[in-house]
Amino acid sequence: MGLFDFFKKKEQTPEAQEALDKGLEKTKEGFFTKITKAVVGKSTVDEEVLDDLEEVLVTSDVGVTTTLKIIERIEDRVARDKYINTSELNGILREEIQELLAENNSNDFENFEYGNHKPYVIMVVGVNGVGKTTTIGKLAHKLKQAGNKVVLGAADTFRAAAVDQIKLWGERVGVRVVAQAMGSDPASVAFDTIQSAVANQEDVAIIDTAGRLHNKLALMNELTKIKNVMKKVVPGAPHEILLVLDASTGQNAIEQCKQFTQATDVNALALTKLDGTAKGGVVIGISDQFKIPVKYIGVGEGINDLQLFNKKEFVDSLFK
Ligand SMILES: Nc1nc2c(ncn2[C@@H]2O[C@H](COP(=O)(O)OP(=O)(O)OP(=O)(O)O)[C@@H](O)[C@H]2O)c(=O)[nH]1
Ligand SMILES: [Mg+2]
Repeated sequence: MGLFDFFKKKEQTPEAQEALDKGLEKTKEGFFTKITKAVVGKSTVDEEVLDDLEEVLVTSDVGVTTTLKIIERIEDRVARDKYINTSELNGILREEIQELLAENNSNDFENFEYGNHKPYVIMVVGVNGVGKTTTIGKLAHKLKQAGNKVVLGAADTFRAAAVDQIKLWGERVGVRVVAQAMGSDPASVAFDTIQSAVANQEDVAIIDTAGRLHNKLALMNELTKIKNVMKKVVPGAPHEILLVLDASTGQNAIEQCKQFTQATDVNALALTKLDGTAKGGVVIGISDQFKIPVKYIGVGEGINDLQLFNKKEFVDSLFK
């Protein structure tokens, strides 16, 4: 199976489904406890229920913009169907969220066109601690399992431990890591990585970057420099600029998404740490608000805990 087949993969294995369901447990718990409270003693969906529902969505990190769209859709539905029983509310909410997400911009993974880039170059960006390096390790594992030759570039040279951490992932997964000493020029590491990927005929090159520098402007400038050096080796590279966001930070993740998408040409998102957070609703807000597809979700720290994001599957799991 090649790169393209991996990206085409759609069937959710029972194990992955279980990991997703389990990963969303806390989000579900918080969400449905609040909804149950909102409809207690009510038989039909009225103004008051809708007001409470709005609050439930906002406090579940769906975000104000997306919440208002969802409420508007439910209001329309109430106006159309006249009486909606509160027992139907969950089902209706699920349908409306799914339709809202389906209407938006981005396709899910299965429809992605990757072309025949070799090497396919992925540059991974995001603030410190969001899970960039871990996501790279997990992704490398998935790609390798699918039969691809993968190389990792340790272009986070800011922290001493960063180079060691990605090397460790390289060993775990069994893929090559290109690294230089701490403090060396990240753009030079990226250049070396891609040049050697070409020489070795590797299929995918994934470049790690620093999440923190002396200040934000320095970080953004450096990312631009790393990005620009890549196309000198492979025209069109990086093919993917993957922004990693920590879902457990809720609205901060939305804020980071705004900032990074303004500063760099992010064209894919990964949302990590969905397990262990009640803020999973942020995934709905992000997939609604940004014209950039959520491609991956992280549902644990383990090597297998990375999944392709599928809007319908995600919402189904949330409402299970
Ligand atoms: N529970 C959980 N933890 C995760 C997930 N993804 C990453 N982590 C953890 O988050 C922590 C930070 O992850 P890193 O991959 O080091 O983050 P980073 O973005 O590379 O951080 P910097 O290199 O400091 O910029 C680690 O302890 C990871 O194990 C996830 O999906 N679920
Ligand atoms: Mg890192």
